[in-house]
Amino acid sequence: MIAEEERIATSLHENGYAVFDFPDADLDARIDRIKHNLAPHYRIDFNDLESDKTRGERRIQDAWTFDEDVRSIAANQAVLDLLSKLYGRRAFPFQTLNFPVGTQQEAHSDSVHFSSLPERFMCGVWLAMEDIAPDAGPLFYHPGSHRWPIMTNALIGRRGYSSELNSAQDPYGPAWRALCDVYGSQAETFLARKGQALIWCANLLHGGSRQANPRLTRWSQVTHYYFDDCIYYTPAFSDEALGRLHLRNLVSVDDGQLRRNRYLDEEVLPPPTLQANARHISLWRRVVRSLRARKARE
Ligand SMILES: O=C(O)CCC(=O)C(=O)O
Ligand SMILES: [Fe+2]
Repeated sequence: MIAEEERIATSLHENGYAVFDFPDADLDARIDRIKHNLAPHYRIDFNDLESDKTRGERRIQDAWTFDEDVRSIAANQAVLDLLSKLYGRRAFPFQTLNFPVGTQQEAHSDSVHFSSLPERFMCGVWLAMEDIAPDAGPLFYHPGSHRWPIMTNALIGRRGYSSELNSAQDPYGPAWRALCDVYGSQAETFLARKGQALIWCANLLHGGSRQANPRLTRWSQVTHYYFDDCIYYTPAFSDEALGRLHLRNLVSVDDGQLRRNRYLDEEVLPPPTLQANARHISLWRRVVRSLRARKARE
């Protein structure tokens, strides 16, 4: 193992995150094109230095489906090879998020959104697309929190399957805050240079700090990765003990191919009634979300 890989592996193991320089010779040109192509989607006036940049759309999910540079960053071969070596299973990117400003999100673990069976075969890679100022709402994280208990519906006594939530993170906020208190954990912020990236482990608590200066931008891309031969599901909407899993039907960003849910070499399909229910619920959830977004815009 080369020294740089060893450094990253050790940092992930001990701290739950690792910082590295994004390995792409064309990165600056890609970043320029991404800002140019995505800007109109946010309804933010980027040209006016004085305008409040935090009032617009603030994120685009899965821009990889129409932007080749977003796709290219998500499917970067060196990053895929690195993650695959670190985890011992092939990594594949399944979701991109592009932010022009800080997310100002409370501390959370992505494990309630994206988990796997076996657990922890998920990670995020956060890329700074400009130098990030302290008052631009930098990413923060709690070092070592990847080793804390994974918050689940079972632990907080909540029924997940068929439930409705504004944000899948909401029910777990008090438990995460309590864990931070009990461990006496202080958040660290990542004042990234343009082109630096940070890998976070499945259960690392992280979020976006308050953006003290709303006139600034904080361009970044997050790519979420899973690994081959797992069950991929959303714990916030699952009751594992009852066998009710909100399974994900994933398409990999790198080859556009379906990644089936697999466990011990067997494909896992939800029982037909659950499958029909899940489709119904997921459609309904999308309708509600779209109505809310429309209302917020109006
Ligand atoms: O960029 C941030 O502030 C956090 C993003 C995040 O939590 C995520 O994409 O999972
Ligand atoms: Fe997150």
